[in-house]
Amino acid sequence: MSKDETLLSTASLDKVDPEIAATIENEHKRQQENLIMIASENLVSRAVLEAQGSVLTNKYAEGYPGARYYGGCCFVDQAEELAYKRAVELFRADHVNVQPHSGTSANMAVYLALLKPGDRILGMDLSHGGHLTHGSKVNISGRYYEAHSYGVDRETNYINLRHVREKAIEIKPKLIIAGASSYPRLIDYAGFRSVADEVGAIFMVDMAHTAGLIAAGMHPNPVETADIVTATTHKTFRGPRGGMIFCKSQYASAIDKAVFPGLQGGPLMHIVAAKAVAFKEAMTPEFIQYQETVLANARALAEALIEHKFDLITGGTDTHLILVDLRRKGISGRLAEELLEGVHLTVNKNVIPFDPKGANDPSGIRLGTPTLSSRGMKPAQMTEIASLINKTIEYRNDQEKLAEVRNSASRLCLEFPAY
Ligand code: DSN
Repeated sequence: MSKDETLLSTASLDKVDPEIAATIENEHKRQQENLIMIASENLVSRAVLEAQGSVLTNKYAEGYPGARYYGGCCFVDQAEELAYKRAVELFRADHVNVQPHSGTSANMAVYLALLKPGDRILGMDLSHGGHLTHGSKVNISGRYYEAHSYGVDRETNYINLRHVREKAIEIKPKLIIAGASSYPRLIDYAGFRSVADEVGAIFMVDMAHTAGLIAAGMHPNPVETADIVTATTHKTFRGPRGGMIFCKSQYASAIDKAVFPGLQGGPLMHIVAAKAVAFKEAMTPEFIQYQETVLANARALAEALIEHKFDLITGGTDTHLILVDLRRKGISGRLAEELLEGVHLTVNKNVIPFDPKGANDPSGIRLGTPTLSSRGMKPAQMTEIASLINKTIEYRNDQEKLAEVRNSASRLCLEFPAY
């Protein structure tokens, strides 16, 4: 790829810091030349990139629109007000805070707003598909709070609401968290809500992975069901990297105070503006079509993998992601990730529920379709990619076969450019 084909001009960077310029260019090439199936990644639009790379990065704006601790905030106020208005409309929310720097910051702000150290929380077990910030012992959420977890059913690998209810009755948490990072099925938010009501807990949903599907109406909207909903803006939602928090009116003031001044200082106003752009993009018919494709592609990839005798956790997917149990294929998640990377197929190793192995070399891999769908790929390409994954794993010691896969992946990348 010639320098002219780079995404945004790096003329100044090339002069000032050629090493970083080269690093960015190499990463751009990597994104162009690999079929990326990391479920939590995506490709933002040029419009989002331009807002992110703008002079708004120069502005300090501690506080909120109309109540800042700095002069000169009139234009960044407009950016944040647009982001606020669009997010509230899109998700039919009472209130949103668009300043969290990430999904983790968003979750920490919720805990700071609602909990005292030592309070009990109940979230999904990380090893069953939950998230680090939902009470893992190695995370602040599991160190400052008394964290308990629910998992999936051993037989079905689905969340069993009866078990969640039993656990909630037993421990009486102050906060119940629904949401996951490697659970391929719909989550019954209404069911969780009734468990939370029964035990008098506040109900929080972390929709980081599925926010795009929810915005497009493909999945039920937890903002209508839960007290608080956190999300990232960069996964299926396809915006800049960052977080946001939706809540019912009664929590608005506590959430805003927890984000600033509780947890963060100045918001990243270039990112807030880029979030506003992503909210606008999410209101278009093209975005709905895109999310339909994300789901259709995930189903097609799942079906084709099953044809190739891969075991999928829960036997399929309702979402953008697939969790593959590789034990029947006699290969570990780590080796599969390495092998696939060598033929331009990017995935991540992942624990499966009740994994006999550890997180560094688990029994599974996680695949997602947001990035492939952003390149314009459709179910026909998913069928081909499943076959490439199968060939890589079946013929892992055959260099000729691996070269064939590499060529096919490169052809697909050229046919469906990332940008
Ligand atoms: N847990 C990460 C993921 O899903 O990839 C994001 O925090």
